[in-house]
Amino acid sequence: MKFFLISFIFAFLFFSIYSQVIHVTQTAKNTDDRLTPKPDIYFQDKKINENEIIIDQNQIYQTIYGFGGAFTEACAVNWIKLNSTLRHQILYEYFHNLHYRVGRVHINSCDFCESSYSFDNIPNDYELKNFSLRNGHDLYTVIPLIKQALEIVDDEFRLFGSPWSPPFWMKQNQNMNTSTTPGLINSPQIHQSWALYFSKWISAYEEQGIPIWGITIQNEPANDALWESCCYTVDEEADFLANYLGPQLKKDHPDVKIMMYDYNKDHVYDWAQGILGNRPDASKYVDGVAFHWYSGSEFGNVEKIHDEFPGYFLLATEACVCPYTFAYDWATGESYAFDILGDLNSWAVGWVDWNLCLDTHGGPNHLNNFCGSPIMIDPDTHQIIYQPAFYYMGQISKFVLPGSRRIYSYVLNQNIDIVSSAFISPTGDIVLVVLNQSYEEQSFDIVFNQRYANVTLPENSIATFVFEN
Ligand SMILES: *[C@@H]1O[C@H](CO)[C@@H](O)[C@H](O)[C@H]1NC(C)=O
Ligand SMILES: *[C@@H]1O[C@H](CO)[C@@H](O)[C@H](O)[C@H]1NC(C)=O
Ligand SMILES: *[C@@H]1O[C@H](CO)[C@@H](O)[C@H](O)[C@H]1NC(C)=O
Ligand SMILES: *[C@@H]1O[C@H](CO)[C@@H](O)[C@H](O)[C@H]1NC(C)=O
Ligand SMILES: CC(=O)N[C@H]1CO[C@H](CO)[C@@H](O)[C@@H]1O
Repeated sequence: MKFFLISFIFAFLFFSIYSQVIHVTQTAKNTDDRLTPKPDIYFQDKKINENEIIIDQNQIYQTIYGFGGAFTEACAVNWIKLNSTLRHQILYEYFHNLHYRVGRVHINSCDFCESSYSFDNIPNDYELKNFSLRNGHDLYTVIPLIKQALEIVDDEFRLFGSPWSPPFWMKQNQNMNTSTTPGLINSPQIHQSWALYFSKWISAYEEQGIPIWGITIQNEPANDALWESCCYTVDEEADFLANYLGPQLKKDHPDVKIMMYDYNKDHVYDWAQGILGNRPDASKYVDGVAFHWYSGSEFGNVEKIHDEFPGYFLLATEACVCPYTFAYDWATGESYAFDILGDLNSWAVGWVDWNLCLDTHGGPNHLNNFCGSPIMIDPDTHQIIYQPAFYYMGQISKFVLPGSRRIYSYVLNQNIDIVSSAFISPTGDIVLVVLNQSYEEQSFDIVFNQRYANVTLPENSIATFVFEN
């Protein structure tokens, strides 16, 4: 009896002390902090600062799928030139340390390729008899890159494909570059053939040992770009999905998720309304809505989709800064975190960056559309440069693991305008991410179960706090 009482008291003391600990990881501009563990801080019973971030773990929102980037040919050709140590280092950083668990790959070429290609270049081969990965580049570029990345991942990985353009012979302009409206030749045979192409592409990747989790119907369907593109109106995308792509994938690959739209947030709600609200024949095939960041943050448009159509997941599928001009660009890192936290607070389930790596010119890109990426590689010296965006991604992706659920967090005060988002991890820990882009340090209390932790964030910093529930 005595023994039980003593161990009970010890357990209680241990628990109450241990439960006060908050582990802190920080990245801050004018310091050496780059995903750096900082001294633990503690909850106490008395309020310290006027400003507060209030957390309520009993108000639970969406489940997180994860974070990641795109396996582009541009990344692959830079990566393949490195020696095996450096090749492993890049993938280990992303897929082990940063815990990337979502990836994107282009179906056929995109602008971040050395040249244009498709897997069936034979005009009017409607049954795709000549479809083969051997007709494109992937076997020598993105496929080895993806395979080696997947060797590091020991749990679920969500890889999705997005076409920029069908083969030239399916398009009105007979060219993968640029697009008329509509981009596809307006014939049932062509639409059927393009739907079959998705199915064959998924099968071909799976034969390579690369499972495909999802697809988007078309990258940037309203962007008549100089490079590979193919325009659709909302109803054209709905028609293609309802009559061709949806039935084809339901038959051949029923588990592959279908995401609509895949373009900027300025019109994401209009498209969601147009298909999920107006086209039941198409919406029955939709699993999620994909969107890009280039038109601005526009978080309200994302949240409105959740409010009206809560049955569909919301996924941020592309972001980067172009043209690439800055050698070491802190502001891009801050923009990444601002957009990620805003999207997550608006019900997104994840956030996927564009190129995982590029050379220090921001390429290669066959139309000289050079952009930045979190890892850049000097083609001459093979030096690997980690941009601030790498650390800002990590402050979120390393801690907000797949299966985490967002919980209530609220910044209470008029004086500061920090951005935060909170989660409960699959192991039950609370994870709080706080971003401040200001040039002055910011102080606040983290408030949890009526207890308070005193925090001061340096200027231009992001911090992640982890503590037991
Ligand atoms: C790989 O390349 C880097 C940079 O050129 C070099 O420092 C390193 O020694 C090389 N490692 C091996 C095992 O060759
Ligand atoms: C058809 O595909 C095969 C296998 O990839 C390829 O060798 C051949 O060149 C293709 N035929 C044409 C006319 O492109
Ligand atoms: C697309 O445009 C680029 C740049 O003008 C050119 O190099 C490429 O061959 C074009 N692709 C096709 C399929 O015409
Ligand atoms: C709160 O944190 C700041 C900065 O670390 C420190 O200067 C201050 O003494 C702390 N206040 C209390 C009451 O712990
Ligand atoms: C006081 C201040 O400048 N706060 C900034 C902190 O960072 C957020 C975004 O991370 C900005 O919106 C605030 O203006």
